[in-house]
Amino acid sequence: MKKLFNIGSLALLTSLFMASCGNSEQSNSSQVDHSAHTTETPAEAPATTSATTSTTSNTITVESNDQMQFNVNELHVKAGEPISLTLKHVGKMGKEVMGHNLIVLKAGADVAKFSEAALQAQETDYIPQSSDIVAHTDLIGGGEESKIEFTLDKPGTYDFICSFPGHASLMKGKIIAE
Ligand SMILES: [Cu+2]
Repeated sequence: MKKLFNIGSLALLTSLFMASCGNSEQSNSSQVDHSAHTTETPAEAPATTSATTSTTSNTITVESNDQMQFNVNELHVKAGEPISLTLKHVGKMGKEVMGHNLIVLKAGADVAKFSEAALQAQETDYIPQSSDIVAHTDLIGGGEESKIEFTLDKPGTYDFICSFPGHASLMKGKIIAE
């Protein structure tokens, strides 16, 4: 009994020793990982996933993110008065991979056709030569913003999109001018 116990504990000690030896570097780095993890904030806040409707205002801020989303999909403005719109990119990714812009199209514009044309306009940051454009921001990357001013003369519904390839299916909305 006693001998068995000794052998057992020796084996245990040996394996513990070997494990601690072999993993000494790993356990150090996992300690670092752990402390980093505790200070980490959740990657995806639920608030950013649901698009919201704004109240009527001609001073607008629209946020875009690394999840290919605008934070609003319906904007209400007053027709015939200057609109100041700021697009912010609250993500971290560069404009080459997760670039965003906001293009306001004329009422009744064919959004699908416009998006198609935008794909061919890489040299101009995916902003095609088109009479359907009312106004557009610059193409921006994480941490950047672009401000534009324009007026929607007539009451109506105006589509807006991000024309970066593949984004318009998710990044779209309507400006309702009253
Ligand atoms: Cu985009």
